[in-house]
Amino acid sequence: MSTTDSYQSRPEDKFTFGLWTVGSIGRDPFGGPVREPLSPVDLVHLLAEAGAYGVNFHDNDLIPIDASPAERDTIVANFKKALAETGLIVPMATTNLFSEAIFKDGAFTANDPRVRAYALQKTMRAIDLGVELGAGVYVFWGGREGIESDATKSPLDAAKRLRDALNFLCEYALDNKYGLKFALEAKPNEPRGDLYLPTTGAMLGFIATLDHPEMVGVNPEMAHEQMAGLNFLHAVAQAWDAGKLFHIDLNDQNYARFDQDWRFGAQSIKQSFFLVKFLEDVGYAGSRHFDAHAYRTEDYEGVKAFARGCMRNYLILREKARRWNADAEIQGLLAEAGRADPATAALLGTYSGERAAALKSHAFDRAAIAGRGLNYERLDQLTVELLLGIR
Ligand code: GCO
Ligand code: MN
Ligand code: MN
Repeated sequence: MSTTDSYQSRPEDKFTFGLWTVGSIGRDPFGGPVREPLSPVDLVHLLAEAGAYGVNFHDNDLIPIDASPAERDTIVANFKKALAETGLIVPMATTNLFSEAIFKDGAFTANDPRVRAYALQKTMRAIDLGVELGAGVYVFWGGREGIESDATKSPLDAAKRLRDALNFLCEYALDNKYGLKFALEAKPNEPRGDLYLPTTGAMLGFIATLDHPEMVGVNPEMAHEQMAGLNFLHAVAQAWDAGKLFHIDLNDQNYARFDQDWRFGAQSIKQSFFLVKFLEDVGYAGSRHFDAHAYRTEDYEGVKAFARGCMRNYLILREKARRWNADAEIQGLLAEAGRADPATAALLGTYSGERAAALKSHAFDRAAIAGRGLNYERLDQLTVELLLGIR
C-alpha cells in the first residue's frame, strides 16, 4: 500500500478508532485471547502509524476499574503524552457498563437500585475523564440494558429508569459546563437476549421524551442495524434528517448474524457505498469512527492492516461516490425517473384550498403513468459496474 496514493487518510477525514477496537485481543464466546494485550500508549502509536486522526475509549479501556487515584493520574499523564507525541485527539468517550458482573441485569435499567446508582456514579466519573482528555461527544451504548425474559422487568419501568438516568446525566454535564453532546447507540440484542430501544429509530423516538433533547442524538452502528435485517443507510438518513447524527460507528458484517464487527467495506460493498455517498453528499462533519475488530487470525501487523483497510475502503468508496454523482448516464436516468410535467407540478406543493380542489378533480391516467418503465435495472447495473471498477 503506497503512502502517496489518493486513498491516504488525512486529518480532515476524521477517522477514529476505539482503544477497544485495535486493542481487541480476539476473545470470543468459544475461545480466549489470541493476541497479547497492548497498553493504551502503544495503541495510540499503532493508530498513529496506521494514519488515524483520533482515538476513543471506555473509562476502563484506559483506567483499570480498581486503579488507585495515583495510578489513574500516571495513566492519564502517559496517555496525554502519547497523544501529544502523535497528534491524535480524543473526540469521543464512553462508559463500560457491561463487562463487570454487577451489570449482569443492566446498568441504568437494572432492577436493583444500588446497581442503578453505581452506574450513575461510574458514568459521571467516566464523563469527567472523557472531558479531561478533550471529548466533545459522549456515547451511551446500553450493552446490558435488556432482558432474557420479560418476566424479569417491565419495559415501561426500563424506559422510565433510562430516561431518569439520562436526564440526571444531562444535568450533570450542564452543571459542570462540559459542553458535551450525548449520542445513544442502539443494538437489537447481544449480549442480552433483547436490548431495549433496539434500533436507531427507536432511540430517536425516545430522545424526544428527555428533558434536554437538544443535547442528545444518536450513534448508529452499521452492524447493529444489519443484525436486525434493516437498511443502515435509512437509519442514518432518518437521524440526519432529525439533526441527530452526532456520531457514527462504521463496520461491516453479514446480515442477520451475531455482531461480527468486521473491517468497514469487508462485506457489504453496495450498502457501504451508498452510506459513504450519503455522508459525503450531506456534508456530515463528525467523526467517522470504526467500531470493528481485526479477524481473530491476525497478529498486530494484521491489526494495522485492518485499521488501514477500514480507512482506505471509506476513501475508495468516497471516490466512487464522486464518480457516481458525475456520471452523466446515471444522473440522466435518475432525472428521467423523476421528470416533472408542468400540469402535475402545479398540483403538488404546500396546501391551499384551491390546490386541494384542483387535485381532487384532476383526472389521472393511471394506466399511462404505470406503463412507463423506470430503467432501475439499468441504473443499478451501472452502479454495480462502477463499483466493480469497469466504469
Ligand atoms: C458493541 C458496541 C460497542 C459500543 C461501545 C461504545 O456492539 O460492542 O458497538 O462497541 O460501540 O461500547 O459505546
Ligand atoms: Mn457493535
Ligand atoms: Mn458500536
